[in-house]
Amino acid sequence: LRQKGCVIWITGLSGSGKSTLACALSRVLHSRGRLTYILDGDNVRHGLNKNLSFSAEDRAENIRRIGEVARLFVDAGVICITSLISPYQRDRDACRALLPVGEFIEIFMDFPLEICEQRDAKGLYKLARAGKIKGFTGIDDPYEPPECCEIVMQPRNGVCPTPKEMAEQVVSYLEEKGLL
Ligand code: GGZ
Repeated sequence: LRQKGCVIWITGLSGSGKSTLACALSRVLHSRGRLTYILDGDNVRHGLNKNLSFSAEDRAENIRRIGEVARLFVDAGVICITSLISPYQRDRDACRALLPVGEFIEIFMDFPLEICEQRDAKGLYKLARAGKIKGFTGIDDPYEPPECCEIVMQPRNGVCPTPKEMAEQVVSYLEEKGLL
């Protein structure tokens, strides 16, 4: 029995919880017997994409390569979860276009910059504010929110959903669409 793979493309600012959701989701899917693989921008940039900077051209190439790799995983029946800022609509659309309709599920981590900046786990926002990192997304580099995507994660009454709640929301979506 061949299970159908898909790409779950998580986009949003640094500190918006992309990697955390990717891990939580991966765990839930494993518990349901599915194979998953996480392609995380920060990790892939240490290997496959270590020659790429954060210029618009290099971000586009980073995203293009990860989109192509994700497609290979889908061919193998794996649920491939990507965790990249992927700030440009055009680059995300190009990755979507690599897959049959319905097999690219885009999730927008729609949390305000203030929340992401408060978290600042690696202190990168602080460096960006101080001008020590140039071209940091959300500070002095653009982020284009998705015009249209499958799932949006947002605060409710000012409270952010937990990773577990977000993972459950994605699982419900996948069930609804017959992908699980
Ligand atoms: C944005 C940067 C930058 C700049 C370093 N802009 O939160 P993090 O730290 O761990 O993850 C971010 C990661 C972004 O890489 P992506 O491959 O996801 O970006 S893109 O999709 O735009 O290609 C952040 C860190 O790298 N980082 N410099 N200038 N994020």
